[in-house]
Amino acid sequence: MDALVNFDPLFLATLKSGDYVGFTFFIGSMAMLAATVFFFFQYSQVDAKWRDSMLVSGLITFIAAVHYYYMRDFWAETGTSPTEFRYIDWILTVPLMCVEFYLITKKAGASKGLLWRLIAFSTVMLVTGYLGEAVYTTGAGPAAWGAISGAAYFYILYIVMMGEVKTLAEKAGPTVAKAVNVLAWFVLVGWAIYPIGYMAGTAGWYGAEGQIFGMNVAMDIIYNIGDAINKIGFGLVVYALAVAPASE
Ligand SMILES: *C/C=C(C)/C=C/C=C(C)/C=C/C1=C(C)CCCC1(C)C
Repeated sequence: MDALVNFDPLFLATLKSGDYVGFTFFIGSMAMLAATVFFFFQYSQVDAKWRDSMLVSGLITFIAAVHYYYMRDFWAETGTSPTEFRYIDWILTVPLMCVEFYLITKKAGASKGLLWRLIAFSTVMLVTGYLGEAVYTTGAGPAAWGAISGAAYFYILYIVMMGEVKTLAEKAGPTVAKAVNVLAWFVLVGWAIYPIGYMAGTAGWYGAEGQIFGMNVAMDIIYNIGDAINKIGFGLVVYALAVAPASE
């Protein structure tokens, strides 16, 4: 009884009505969890040669599910952006997306060097993004660090859309080529959501902080939508490849 009397409701994350950013944190949290269950259950259903790819898809959403669990509470408690959890999640999951490109094109001859190059550039992209978003937040800081981050992003985009990854995927056959092409479009369109969130959250773009074209658009809503599209969508493309008849 005592425990009940002393129970502090503040230990529970509170979600206030009208907190749309908070809504997307809770939806994101559940969506990542559900996607993880799906990918892990499908693991044993697909052909053995695609199992590592399915596992990595599940790991990406699993890591995100755990971080979203923390992020939604952080948001509900403080009403501020959980920048550190966000970037820790990304520094783990984005390299795993690079691993996904590597695994799919490995049979066609993808080298470890290619994998490490993709991982190195995604690390540069995220570390410089963090510096602009959380450390050098005044003056030219966000723009300068954002520009370096953007350059690394464009290099990754080039490799997967026009460079070695594309060449290898075509060598692997039409089914793999098609899947890698869709994944490259995720990098082109889905990943481009993040710089928009970054600009909404750091001063100096679109007038006031947090505004895009005069509207108050929260950085975290944009990041949360980006994560759902990229992590779950990416995994579903890999799943579709794994169950495609021609991939047998
Ligand atoms: C699952 C998480 C993913 C796919 C995260 C991707 C993040 C990016 C592509 C972030 C890119 C950024 C820029 C290109 C410039 C501004 C700073 C960043 C880090 C937001």
